[in-house]
Amino acid sequence: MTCRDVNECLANDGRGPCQHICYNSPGSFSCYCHSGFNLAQDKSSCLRNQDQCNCGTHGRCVRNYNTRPMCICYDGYRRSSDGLRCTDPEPPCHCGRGSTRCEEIDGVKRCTCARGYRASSDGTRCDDIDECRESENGLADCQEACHNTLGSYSCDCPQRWLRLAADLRSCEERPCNCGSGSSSCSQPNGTKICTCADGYKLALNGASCIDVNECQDNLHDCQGTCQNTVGSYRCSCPERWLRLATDQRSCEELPCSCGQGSTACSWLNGEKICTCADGYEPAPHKASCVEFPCDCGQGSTSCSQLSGKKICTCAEGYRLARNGAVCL
Ligand SMILES: [Ca+2]
Ligand SMILES: [Ca+2]
Repeated sequence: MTCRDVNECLANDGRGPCQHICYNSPGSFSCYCHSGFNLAQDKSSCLRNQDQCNCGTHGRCVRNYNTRPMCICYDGYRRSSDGLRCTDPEPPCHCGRGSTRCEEIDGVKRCTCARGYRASSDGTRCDDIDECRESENGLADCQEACHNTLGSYSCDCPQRWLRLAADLRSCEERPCNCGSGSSSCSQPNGTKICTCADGYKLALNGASCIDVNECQDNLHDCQGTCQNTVGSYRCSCPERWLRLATDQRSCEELPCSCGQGSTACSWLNGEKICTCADGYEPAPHKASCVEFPCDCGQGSTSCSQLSGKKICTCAEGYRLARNGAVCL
């Protein structure tokens, strides 16, 4: 007995059970589709490729023989679950300011918030916590004043004599300072009280000390001239024969000295007056005494003076005069 092949393709105008093309083979047959079509899963019908792929401008359609068309999407675009379209990427999950994390679980956004923020009631953003307003006394842990900030809060000390302490929460007194010339500074109830040192007086604003001008205000006890200094004053004696006494206030005469041959020295209207011993006479400028020139006259051989007394030695033929001061 011989078996004869049945040509399944004969029917249906040569297409047999195939929608487009039928090839008979011994004991079997195969269906094929025209160009632009793919064989469907039933192995006989054909599907139009271009009707299946719809990648648009975001990708390209890849058709392989006997497989379903598929979009290859360009970077940044997603392939739809059926593989036939390219869609915009999902916007990245974003919770905005104050968030540390954004998640989408089953399409529901959930935000994790940073310290100082809490999630909004719908969980889709983070809201600043107003620490001041939410505290019982409106101050959070500030001592004097609380200011809300995004993600935190800050303290300050409105009174001008106070400042924020290092803990940034409490207030402390500003250092009390009345400046130079002060001897003490205190600020009870925030009002600065300065005490001034000798030679200083309180400035008009009461918050610092300024120099007293003792010369101008006639508060000095200088005998001579007064010169103001910061914190004090200085006396001086303008006349050249006077000098400042050790009390630094009064003036005294300079020590009077006429030198050798003088017996007295005094000042008269700033001029030195010398009294000279015997054998001496005041020098032309009167500030010292000079020896008289020793002269025993023409007939003398020598002249000397001892304790102001002239001693003459006379030449032959001359004799000493009765006053002993000349040879005759
Ligand atoms: Ca805040
Ligand atoms: Ca002064």
